[in-house]
Amino acid sequence: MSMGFDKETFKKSVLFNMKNVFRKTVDEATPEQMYQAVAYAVKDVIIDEWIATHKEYEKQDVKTLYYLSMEFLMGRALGNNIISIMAQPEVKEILEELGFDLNVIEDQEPDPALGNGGLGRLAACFLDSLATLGYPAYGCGIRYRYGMFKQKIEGGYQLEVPDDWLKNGYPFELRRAEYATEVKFGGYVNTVWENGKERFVQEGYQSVLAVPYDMPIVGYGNNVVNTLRIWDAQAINTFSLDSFDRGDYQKAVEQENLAKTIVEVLYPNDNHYAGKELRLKQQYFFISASVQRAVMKYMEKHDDIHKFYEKTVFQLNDTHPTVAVPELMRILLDDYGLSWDEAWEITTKTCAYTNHTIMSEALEKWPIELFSRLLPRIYQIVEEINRRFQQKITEMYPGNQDKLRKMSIVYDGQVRMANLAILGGFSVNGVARLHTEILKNQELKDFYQMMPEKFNNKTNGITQRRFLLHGNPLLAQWVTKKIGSDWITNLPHIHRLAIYAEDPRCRQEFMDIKYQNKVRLADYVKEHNGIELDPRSMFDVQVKRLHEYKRQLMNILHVMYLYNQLKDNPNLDMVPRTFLFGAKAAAGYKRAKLTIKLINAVADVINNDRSIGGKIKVVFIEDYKVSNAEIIFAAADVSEQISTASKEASGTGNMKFMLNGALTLGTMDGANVEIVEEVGAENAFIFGMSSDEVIRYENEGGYNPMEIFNNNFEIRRVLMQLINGYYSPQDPELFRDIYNSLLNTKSSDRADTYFILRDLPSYAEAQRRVDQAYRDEAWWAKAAILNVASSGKFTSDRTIEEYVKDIWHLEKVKVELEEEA
Ligand code: GPK
Repeated sequence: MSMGFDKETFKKSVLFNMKNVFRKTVDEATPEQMYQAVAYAVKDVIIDEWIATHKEYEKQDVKTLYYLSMEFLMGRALGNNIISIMAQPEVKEILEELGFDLNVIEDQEPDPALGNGGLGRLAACFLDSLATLGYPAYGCGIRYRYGMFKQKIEGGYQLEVPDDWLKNGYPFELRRAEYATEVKFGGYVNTVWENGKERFVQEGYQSVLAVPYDMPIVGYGNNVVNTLRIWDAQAINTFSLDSFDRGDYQKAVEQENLAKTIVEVLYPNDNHYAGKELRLKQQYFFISASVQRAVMKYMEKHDDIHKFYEKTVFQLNDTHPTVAVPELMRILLDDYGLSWDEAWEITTKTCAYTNHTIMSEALEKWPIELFSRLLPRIYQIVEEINRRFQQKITEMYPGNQDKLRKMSIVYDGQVRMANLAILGGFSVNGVARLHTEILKNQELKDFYQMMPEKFNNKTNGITQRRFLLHGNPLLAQWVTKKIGSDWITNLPHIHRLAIYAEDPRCRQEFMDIKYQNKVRLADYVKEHNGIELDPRSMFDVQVKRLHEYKRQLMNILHVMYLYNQLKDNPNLDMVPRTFLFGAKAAAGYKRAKLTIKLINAVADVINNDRSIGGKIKVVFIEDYKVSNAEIIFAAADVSEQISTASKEASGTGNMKFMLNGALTLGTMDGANVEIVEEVGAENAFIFGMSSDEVIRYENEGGYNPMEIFNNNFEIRRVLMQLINGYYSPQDPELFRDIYNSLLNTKSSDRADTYFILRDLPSYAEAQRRVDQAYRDEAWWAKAAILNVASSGKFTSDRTIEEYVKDIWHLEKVKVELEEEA
């Protein structure tokens, strides 16, 4: 139990909140009201630790990390916060005394979904680990009015419903009006001469007021509370306009609109750049506010801006926050009057960049016209950075136009954010070993050759506190019973479980827990989707964003193939299997949305065919999100990680499945490579082309899928079913685009860009191995336990320690709470 927690005080606090906020007694309260009352009581406990933490940071004058990210996919806070203050048993008891069930109360909380997928969830895991390890850090982001949309499935199609997560207020946030900061857009740059020096002043601009909301990030059992600071936009008071703008009604209205629209909604694209003006506004908005505040905070305690980097580090989560580089330059040049070289040295010692993808459609390239119109002073600085860099390239590689073309920051009418991020910082990291090697040897080869010292790998990780301790209480208790509770803050200790993999009784216990978790998922699916699952069947799960490179299509084509086998031979000997899918498609991503429709169409046909004796069931789980992910991972037998090799930078879902004892069925891509290395290839199912093969084919212009179509009857039959109405009798042409994407032809794109048909036979063969293996329950249980036992490397605690050691150089802080009188 946390020092700051007292059961009686807590109970009184809940009752007080109920009265004060809702004018109700507990027996009149709805679960939603009880959730709020409990959340405020928890916040009250946290606040004392929060204050104590920041006092300690001040006292020790610590170096601080600012993790700059457009996305933080936090998931619910209440349950995790209760665990972190180590008060779960007590809060559960109190609620029972008051006639409520903690699980039901936790379920009232909306998922704060300020992120799309892996990149945003990684940021959330990192914040958890930073606080638990005691490192001073802020997450800096945007308080989107609407987060990731909610997904409804109607008639098999995805519908997007706005996520009004703030509708009832969010108990854990704290508005910090005193730190509001002005951010300027547009206008023009005026040059004025001051004491024989040029000064640049932005004029005729529009501005918004950035107002921070802080959320507590509670370390596990250590009294440390860090801060996630997300910025809201507010209109600047018209009275504070420039004197000659005062009374400019038009401008006041425009600024009002800018403030309203800028934080309105999260762009729902994953691994895809859409080039929208509003998106660039969002980027500069939260970066300018965060960087200005970081500089101000530093100057409150220090007098020499030249040493800014000794106390501050900015980690850029992908290229989205890259305007931090020219923004810091601007502040140092224009506000502090430093020379270019001084400002550049400080900036490049402060910033570090993480690359999360090699998908070319994700590369951020802003048209100069847009960039310079929106950020005129920032663009000037970018041009100067580029001018000096081109000079350097020319010196190093005289006459080499190719190097200039590939490495320039401004080129061909565009500002290339990745190039700017690489040049503007001291570190570039990939997110899994294979991914970093591809960056060094292919995607960023020229940069690697010029500045090899910047490049490093940081294999991703996940927090075991959310994805085992909170998400899978049965398994968590079992693990603790076997090996003690060390694993909660030291995951590699979980390796001590390995000996229990040999013990038949332990295997049985493990499988019983898996079964109960499958029942829990079945209950969830029944309640939310109205579909029955059979918990005795094998649960084969693919949950992640819908993207062609992740190959949900290959999975469903295999299901279609298997169904054909069953129709040919109803006595086919196979383990009954439930294929579960969960995935949101970007709202504008047509082919991804059609793939969702295909999965649901196949589900419709197969689930209603009595002749196959329930051997296959296909289920699309609506609205995949952090809160139901916790339930899904716990229930999985098979973890589908089947991306085209080289395309998935790391993956993190793969690690969550492993931690929960699912076996990986996957390609040698991203962190799968390291997962297999830890658990042993004999405890996973690996198939498909290697990344080298994929890259070789790509360099040679692809392969010819027609050969497979012509020579493989089974595959041909499946493909024909896409266009003969087998799964869409009312509209036989419905899936024509998917068919074409695999074989054709008309479009200028290469057919089957993601090698789905090429890998399908090998995938089907791996699936047969899965089927065979599952029949041997003892073997399966052993392999599953070994997966849990081998997951130690994949804690985000390890990832954070590596970032600290190689990039951030932070010191650990201890926080003691003063004993209350
Ligand atoms: C990568 F580039 C992007 C992106 O825009 N969004 C996103 O979620 C993911 N990612 C990668 O696709 C995953 O492989 C990786 O594990 C994750 O980022 C975290 O690094």
